[in-house]
Amino acid sequence: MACKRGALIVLEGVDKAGKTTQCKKLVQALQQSGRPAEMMRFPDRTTTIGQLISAYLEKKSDLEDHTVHLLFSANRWELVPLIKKKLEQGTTLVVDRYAFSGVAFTSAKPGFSLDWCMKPDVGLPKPDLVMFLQLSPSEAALRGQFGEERYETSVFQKAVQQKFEQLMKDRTVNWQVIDASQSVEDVHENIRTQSLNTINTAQNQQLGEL
Ligand code: DGP
Repeated sequence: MACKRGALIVLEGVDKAGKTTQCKKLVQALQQSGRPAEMMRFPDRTTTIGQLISAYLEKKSDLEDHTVHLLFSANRWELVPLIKKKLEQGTTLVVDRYAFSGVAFTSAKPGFSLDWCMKPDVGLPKPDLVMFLQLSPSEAALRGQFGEERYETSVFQKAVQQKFEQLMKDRTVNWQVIDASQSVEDVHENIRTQSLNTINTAQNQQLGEL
């Protein structure tokens, strides 16, 4: 009998919402309960394309806005064979940011429509669950200063948050909003419960496409 596929689970949210912490805790909890799970993150800065993106984010290089948008998308596409292989092998993937960050961050720049921004990611594996870690800008500010990278300003993050809100209206995507203002443990419990439900249902469903 073929093995049951893993689930593709994505965490999205504005900076400081706790995505990376929660991805790590979820992978650990799944593994401890005997479910194969691994973490991935986008951008994946380890590839050749990822290094171009990393230099751009660190402001060591400037790239034209459409070009960098396509590089972020290409960075997701280059990992698709690996994503599919892992899922087929029964490993659940917990992904820190995905195409939704891609659309939200570029469309927050002047002159970019949501529609144009979504096009390069059409056909990517569709997540079985996208959890949006919701945190108000004032609560995010209480968690400390933004870093030095590109995009790390409160004005830009507010624009990104608005774009995410528009994206969450798409009912063809399984969005779940998580209140990220709770304690790390409470947020984790919420995320773990949602993920276990998804892992059980994804087993019997085909992987979709964005
Ligand atoms: P992180 O490594 O999670 O801190 O993400 C790096 C930064 O890049 C963060 O500010 C969000 C932004 N970002 C992530 N994915 C994309 C994307 O696909 N397109 C654009 N323009 N920005 C992205």
